[in-house]
Amino acid sequence: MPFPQRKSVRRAGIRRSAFVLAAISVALLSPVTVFAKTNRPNWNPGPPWAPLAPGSGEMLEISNLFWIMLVLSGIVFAIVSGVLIASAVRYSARRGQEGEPRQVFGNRAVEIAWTVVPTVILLVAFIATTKAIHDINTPSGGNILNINVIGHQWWWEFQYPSLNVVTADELHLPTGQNVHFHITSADVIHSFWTPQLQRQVDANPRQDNAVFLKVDQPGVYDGACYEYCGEAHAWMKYRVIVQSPAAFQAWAKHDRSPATGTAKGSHQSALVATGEKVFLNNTCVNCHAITGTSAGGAVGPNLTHLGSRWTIGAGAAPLDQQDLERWIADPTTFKPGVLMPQYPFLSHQDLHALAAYLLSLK
Ligand code: HEC
Ligand SMILES: [Cu+2]
Repeated sequence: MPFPQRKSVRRAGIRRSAFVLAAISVALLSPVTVFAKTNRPNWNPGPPWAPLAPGSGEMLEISNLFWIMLVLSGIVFAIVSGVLIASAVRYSARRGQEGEPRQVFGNRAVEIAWTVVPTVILLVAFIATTKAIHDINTPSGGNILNINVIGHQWWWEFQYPSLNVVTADELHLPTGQNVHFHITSADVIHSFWTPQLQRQVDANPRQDNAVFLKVDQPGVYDGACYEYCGEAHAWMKYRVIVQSPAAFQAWAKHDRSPATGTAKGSHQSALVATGEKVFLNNTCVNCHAITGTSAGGAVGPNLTHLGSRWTIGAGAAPLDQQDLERWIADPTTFKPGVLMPQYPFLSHQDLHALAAYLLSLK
């Protein structure tokens, strides 16, 4: 009786492949579960998908181009695969049919059609693309807000020269304002990309790359570095906050004045005062600037208003007391490769005060 035997062999085979499949899924999922365990700030570069949710006029243009290309290639795909399948069905050899099929040589009408139609399609795509490239790269006249975007290993510096504001990893924009980004790098090649707002632009040292932009609706947009730039490349995120012109002006005014936590600000608790002393007595001041204090370093992010930003370390860690203490003691726990030294010698009290001080810098 060979038949039942074969059946059980087949069942064992199915069981084995199910086991292999399960093992592969577990292996693939384990890095995901490892990441899920670390407490990371939320970050979403464009729900559900940037071309479906353009946030600026420039992105709308790119999105339109995407739809034009998708529809054109969709039509070509449908025609080509339709004709292919129809021919396969219609002209396959039938049972009992023998010998060579009828040979066809040339057909002028068809040949003209398959030369002219693709030419027209490519011409449409070419004109639409050239128009989009031209529009996106043409600065609109009138009042322009210039912003310097500087990529650093591994964080973003944003300078507003006309407003005397310098900040990091959090970009504020007013609605309805024409913006000209000047994109450069302080070290290696980075790439600046806010998927819902603009195209990718390389950040090269000593080269001023331009992006022009206008956003009409207030909102929050996430972006990141999109050019591999070293060990912590994956933690080089930023957030764009688009607000009404009045709210933006209030933010800029606040951002260029000393934070409330500093001695020059309005109030300071004993803990915060201790933290400020720890900060100023350590090497922090060589790399970080805090307006209103003697700290004027320009190697790392400006910390003047750290307490009001969204994360620590360009999206690597949440901004709270405990994570700030851990960051200062050893920033590599969140960001391997980070170019900030560890401070294992700071006492727990000092770390506590230091973090409280930095958080008070609103
Ligand atoms: C050798 C230069 C250097 C020194 C010294 C240094 N830092 Fe940093 N720090 C950096 C750099 C670079 C970054 C950016 C790290 C990144 O995001 O990749 C940074 C980031 C930070 C951040 C996060 C800022 C942000 O915008 O997310 C904090 C907070 C911070 N440093 C605090 C300190 C404190 C407190 C000290 C002294 C105890 C200190 N740093 C000493 C270079 C330095
Ligand atoms: Cu980068």
